[in-house]
Amino acid sequence: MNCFSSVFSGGNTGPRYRLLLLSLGLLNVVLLISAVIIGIKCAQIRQNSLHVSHPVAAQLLNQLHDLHNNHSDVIMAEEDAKRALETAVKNHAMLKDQLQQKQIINDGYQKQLEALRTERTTLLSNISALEMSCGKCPPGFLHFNTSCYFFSYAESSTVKKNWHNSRTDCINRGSDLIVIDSPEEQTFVGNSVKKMVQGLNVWQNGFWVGLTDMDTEDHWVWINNVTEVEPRYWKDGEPNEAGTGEDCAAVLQSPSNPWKSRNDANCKRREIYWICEKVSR
Ligand code: MMA
Ligand code: CA
Repeated sequence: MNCFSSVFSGGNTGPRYRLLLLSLGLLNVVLLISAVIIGIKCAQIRQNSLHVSHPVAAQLLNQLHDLHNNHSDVIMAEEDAKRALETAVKNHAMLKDQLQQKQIINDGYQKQLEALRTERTTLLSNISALEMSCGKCPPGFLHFNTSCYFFSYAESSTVKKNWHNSRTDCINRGSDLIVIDSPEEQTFVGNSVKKMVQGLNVWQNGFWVGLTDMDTEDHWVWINNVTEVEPRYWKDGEPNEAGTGEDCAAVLQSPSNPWKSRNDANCKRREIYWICEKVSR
């Protein structure tokens, strides 16, 4: 039988039993103290675990804290920037609208300006026509001595006609093809044609005049029925009735000798400029 079996068997209540009780009591106290100490230590450790004492960890915590602050700043800055961007976008749209409206207004002004410019040009040419003709000739006609002259080239450099259609145009303008019956008039026509020279081809700057031999070959008569007696105004070798026949007279450019400026040409086939004449007011 061992010590415990003898204790619980109730057989022995001597000094051994008391020693055992004392030992158990002491053990109890020791365990209690240990439990209290462990409890205190645990509490201390739990408290200390909140304060990281390692310097690197502390630095990291600081950096984390700073980063956190920075992050908040960045978010706030981003929101500010977003708001600023929205405002800028709104302003941009507004300015674009304003710009478009200004553009429309500007386009309108440009059109008005162009119309005014065109009107100004017309008025200026009317003034110069009036000044040139002293009010004695219709618009488009130049005044010289007692007549008014229309050079078709001055109105259009592209429109050209045969002799018959040129005469019709003159009649429609209240005039007729020019009758050159003085040296002054020949000089005036020669100088005027010289100003309109466009190229080296003589026919390119040819102008019909009211002189024909269509009734009697080689008998040159002006449309006012006056026979031309001056041979000096023909170019050398003209009139020559070339090709299929040439019964109408034209004034061509003649830089070397303005007096020798006439040539006979085919009335129907040849299309050139023309000169009209009417008596001035
Ligand atoms: C030549 C000459 C003129 C004539 C034309 C016709 C270029 O000049 O013979 O007299 O009228 O040809 O094209
Ligand atoms: Ca000829």
